[in-house]
Amino acid sequence: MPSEQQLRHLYDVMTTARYYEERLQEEYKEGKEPVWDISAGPIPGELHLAAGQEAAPAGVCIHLRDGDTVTAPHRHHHIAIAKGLELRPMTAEIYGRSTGSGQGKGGHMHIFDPERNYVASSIVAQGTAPALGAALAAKKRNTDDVAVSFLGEGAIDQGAFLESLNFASVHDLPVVFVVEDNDWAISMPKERVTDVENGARRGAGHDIPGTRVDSDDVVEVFDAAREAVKRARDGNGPSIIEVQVHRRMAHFMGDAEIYRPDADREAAKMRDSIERLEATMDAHGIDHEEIDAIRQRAHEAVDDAIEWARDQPMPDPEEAYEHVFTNPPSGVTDTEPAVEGGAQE
Ligand SMILES: Cc1ncc(C[n+]2csc(CCOP(=O)(O)OP(=O)(O)O)c2C)c(N)n1
Ligand SMILES: [Mg+2]
Repeated sequence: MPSEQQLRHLYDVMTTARYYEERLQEEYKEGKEPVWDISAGPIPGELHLAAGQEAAPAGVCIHLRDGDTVTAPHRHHHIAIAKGLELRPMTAEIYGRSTGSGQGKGGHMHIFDPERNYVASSIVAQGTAPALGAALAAKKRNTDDVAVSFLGEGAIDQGAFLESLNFASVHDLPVVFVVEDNDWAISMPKERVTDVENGARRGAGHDIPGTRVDSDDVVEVFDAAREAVKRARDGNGPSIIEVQVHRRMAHFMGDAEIYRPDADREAAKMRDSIERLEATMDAHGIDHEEIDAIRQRAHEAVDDAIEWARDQPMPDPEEAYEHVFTNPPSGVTDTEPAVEGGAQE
């Protein structure tokens, strides 16, 4: 059970993440209608929002330190916030601005923060192997740092994940795999493509222990994650946690969700992990004024980051081929090749 101070921290993280997604949902629409043009408006490109999934990373990352590594999938703002990334550079990256954490070249799905050992990728299950690399490095350096790899339930049949389980087990690595089960992989319900109801059982064939948290109660996630992270830190090897979360928004902005029954969408909104946490805080004697003040401060921080990011400069097109693993197309002559021997005229 989290302490009162930890309950406050969890609430701060979860309300920051929820409001962040609600604000971005509105920001993203600007300029894109009436004809849906995803390159228009202040946030260009795709946007996958994670409202309803906050309990998973909040309950896990509270046990982590800056030196621990987190790898995350495409739907991950809530994870980045839980890992403690600064909101301003992260938001500028989502807006494609030059002061973003990746100088505006990564965008929302590729936020990277080397100081907090955080990286996200758009490729499903791609983060599992880099998490092994971080865990192996920690082990070889004799530190007690750990790595946590977040993935969706739609990723648990991916080869990268299945191979990662084997490698983690054989090398007894300090890694925790956290599966956020939001029932859907774009338009595909979990039961149509996956043979196990409980994704944490994917570890059974590798002797990796697994726990499923059936509700998105952050207190239950906290307890499960404390054990898994401790196990990794103490040198006792990998584990898996699956958390039932709820996708309150569409797969990505612009998805009309025509495949999704209304009842399912409504049910996702009925089970609110944030309201549940408020009730828990109340039961622990944290008064309403204090709860309101934490939420208010969280909203202010989000508003500040968004206002700041909107005002940031766009990247200079001349710098498009700097800091990327590709060479300029033929005809672009004034940039050093990114790869030795790469094409350049
Ligand atoms: C290797 C790979 N295959 C397919 C895709 C396209 N794709 C993007 S998101 C997604 C569904 C992922 O579902 P899940 O892992 O459950 O995450 P969620 O979107 O529900 O958060 C797919 C198939 C991709 N990005 N990478
Ligand atoms: Mg999913």
